Amino acid sequence: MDARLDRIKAAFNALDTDSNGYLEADDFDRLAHRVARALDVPEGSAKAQAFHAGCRRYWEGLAGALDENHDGKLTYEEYARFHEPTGYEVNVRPYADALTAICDRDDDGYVQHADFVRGMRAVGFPEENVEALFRAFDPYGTGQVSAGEWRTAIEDYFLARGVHAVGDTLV
Ligand SMILES: [Ca+2]
Ligand SMILES: [Ca+2]
Ligand SMILES: [Ca+2]
Repeated sequence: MDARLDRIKAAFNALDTDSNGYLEADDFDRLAHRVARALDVPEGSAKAQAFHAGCRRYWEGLAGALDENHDGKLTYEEYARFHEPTGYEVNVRPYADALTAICDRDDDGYVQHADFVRGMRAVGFPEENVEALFRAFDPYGTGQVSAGEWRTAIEDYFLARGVHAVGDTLV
């Protein structure tokens, strides 16, 4: 199995929030609302708005780079071409930063287990995979993960640096 392609498929499935086989703008709006709701963050709050904006930016970056037939939606085949580091910086980093920020509810730089699970489940990953990922981040069972470490792992996941990216536990 190609671990990189597995990661891409898992990310595609997570982002396709209505599971219709296409990524569309609505999928990313739903994603933003779902994560805010899961974490009890008010929709009008700065963090929820930053996350919504990050989701939008993420979608616009994907669509701009990958929607080859300009039909406003991405098939898996179109999406699978997305691995460019420059694309990550511009289009994914704001999303990754806002996701980890919204899950760090008290802004102390750490994400509690329950919030990590709520956030990642809302993003679309299966619970057992999310729990495995949390254990990989928190091998000593402190009950929290560093938000910075998590951001770095998202970066590794998207830039697909080798098969040992900690995000492989998600697929
Ligand atoms: Ca969809
Ligand atoms: Ca398309
Ligand atoms: Ca915290």
